[in-house]
Amino acid sequence: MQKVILDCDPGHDDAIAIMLAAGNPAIELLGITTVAGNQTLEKVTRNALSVCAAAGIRVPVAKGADRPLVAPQMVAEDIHGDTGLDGPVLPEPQFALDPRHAVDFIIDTVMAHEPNTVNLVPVGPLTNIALAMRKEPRIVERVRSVVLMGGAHTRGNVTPHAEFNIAVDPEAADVVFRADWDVTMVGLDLTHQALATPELQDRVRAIGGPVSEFVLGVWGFVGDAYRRQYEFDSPPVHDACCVAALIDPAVFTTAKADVRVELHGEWTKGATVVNFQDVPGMHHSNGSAERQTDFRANVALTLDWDRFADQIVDAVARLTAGL
Ligand code: PIR
Ligand code: CA
Repeated sequence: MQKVILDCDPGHDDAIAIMLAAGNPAIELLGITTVAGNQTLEKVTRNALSVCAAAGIRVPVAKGADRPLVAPQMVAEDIHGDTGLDGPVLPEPQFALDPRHAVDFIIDTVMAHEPNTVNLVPVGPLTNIALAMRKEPRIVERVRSVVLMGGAHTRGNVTPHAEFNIAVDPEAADVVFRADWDVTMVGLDLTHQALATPELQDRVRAIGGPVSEFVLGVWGFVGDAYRRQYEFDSPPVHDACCVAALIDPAVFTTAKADVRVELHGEWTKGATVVNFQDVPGMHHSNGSAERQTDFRANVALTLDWDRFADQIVDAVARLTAGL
């Protein structure tokens, strides 16, 4: 059983990540924290509570940072709509927020559990995680792993090189990637393989009931948006990939890399610069005076789509049975 704090900005794929984390018996979901990203903090926080209501999930939900550390705020209305989760009927929240700020929730939870047991799963901008690290630096050695959705090594989705979660708060991402902890970068190169294909949608439809209907509403809206904006046939379920890997590490392959966040590039701000360990001749490169090349990050490469799809279907079925 893996203990997870899911830090998110729901968000269509965030909603599926919440359901997978709550619906799989290998995950103990300790709480959900929210951060401004796909939409404003107020909207994504309400959406987190609505997802819980739709799927019968009851875990602490704590509201976090309402803007990036340094960068001006940016939302993804073109993909996620005015509410941040347009498409499905969004039910009224069934319980109140945790009274703590997300940063305090993260710190309290990590410090209250045994060392090396709590996994952080940030699937939005990394603002809350960076703030938590600064407020309580001991979380860095105490967490088991950080499995984050963000970055890319071939192509971005907001600029040619930058992925949204990193581009929204590059300074926070820089703090997270520099820290000495076990980080897995689940970037676009991986998540663009995690498509909610017609086959997957049919399997979810076959389950029937309100959770299935909610998930199909999510994929219907974001599927149209992805067809329009990116000419994809099916929408990627980005954020759920991070949860999937904690359920079953065999769901994707990884390679060791030195990951840096571009903070100053005129055309590349918010890009992840990924130096793979197995690139010949690059091992001893050291362009930076601040740090030796350090292949501390795991970068996700190839998805086992069948395993991933099975996990999604299984979680929807379990949540449906639990209602
Ligand atoms: C997806 C996202 C933001 C913008 C676009 N165009 C697409 C969100 C997803 O929730 C995911 O976490 C990440 N950011 C993918 O870039
Ligand atoms: Ca997200």
